[in-house]
Amino acid sequence: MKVDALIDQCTKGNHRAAAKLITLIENKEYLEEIIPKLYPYRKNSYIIGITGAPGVGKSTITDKLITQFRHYNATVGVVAIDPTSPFSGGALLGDRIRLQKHATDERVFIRSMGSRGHLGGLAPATNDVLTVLAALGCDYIIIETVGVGQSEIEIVKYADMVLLVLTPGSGDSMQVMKAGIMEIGDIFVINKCDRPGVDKIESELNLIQQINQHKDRLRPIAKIVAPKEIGMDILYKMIMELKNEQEKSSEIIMKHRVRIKNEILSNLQDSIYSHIQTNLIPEKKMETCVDIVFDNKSDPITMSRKLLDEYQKNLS
Ligand SMILES: Nc1nc2c(ncn2[C@@H]2O[C@H](COP(=O)(O)OP(=O)(O)O)[C@@H](O)[C@H]2O)c(=O)[nH]1
Ligand SMILES: [Mg+2]
Repeated sequence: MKVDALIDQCTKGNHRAAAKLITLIENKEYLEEIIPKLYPYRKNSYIIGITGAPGVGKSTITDKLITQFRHYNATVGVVAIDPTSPFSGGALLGDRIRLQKHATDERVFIRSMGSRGHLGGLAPATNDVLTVLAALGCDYIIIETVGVGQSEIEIVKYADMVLLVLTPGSGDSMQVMKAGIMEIGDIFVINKCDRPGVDKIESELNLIQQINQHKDRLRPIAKIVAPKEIGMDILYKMIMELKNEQEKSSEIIMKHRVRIKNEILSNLQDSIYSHIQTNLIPEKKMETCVDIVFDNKSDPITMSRKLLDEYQKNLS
């Protein structure tokens, strides 16, 4: 079987096989065959999420982080998710070009994915793509995602550590405070420190941390100019220190357990939802239900309750 050969090659580090498997997964083909077979081969990859508003420099930082990781001979997988191009289902060309210099490095695997209109800002197949990258043997996996409200929260489910990228003079710190996304970043990265307003955003971030009186730890703040690689070594050190801390405490295990729980729940949700769509409420029946509510003979809550009752009766 073709899938078996791909799985075999992927676990041996073959990028083309990994790319083909991801395409199959995105198209929901052979999913139930691929994941169970790949799962035992996963390396213990460390997953770093990078989030922040469009244009703050996430792709540039990703590019420079890859350089840092490669310097220490680690293998890296990158998933760049771009919800800003829902129509093409693809990612921005710019990201690909920016990351291209790593494209010939056989120890760096880069994949752009569209979020295909998925609400959380992450593509629906993210979990399964991470499984492929882990089976490919990546030491580090970087997920780059555009942060607009909800999606920052979503990324926490997948990542062991999240870098929240902000820029001076952007009002980003206000956004952090208002949106309550303080908790999301494990490290705050102030990028574009070649621009004015660095001290201001830094003191605002410190103030927000003071006000929030963090129960756990103070977030380190890295000030960088990514394209010039200024501060990248310090950021790298912060990442490693935090990672070591997580590994020493049971935090990393807890995160993995939460991730598994979310994976099971999200798979269940998917199958139950499609089961409902195909079996419980076929399109024709759905139209009848809509008619009834439309004619004010029922309401959406009562209608869904009734359908659920019917469903449970059928089960028993
Ligand atoms: N001046 C300046 N420009 C930067 C810096 N980092 C990134 N940029 C530029 O900002 C733009 C957006 O960067 P990109 O990495 O694509 O941002 P993303 O949308 O968050 O992935 C690009 O033109 C970068 O060259 C920086 O530290 N200083
Ligand atoms: Mg980008």
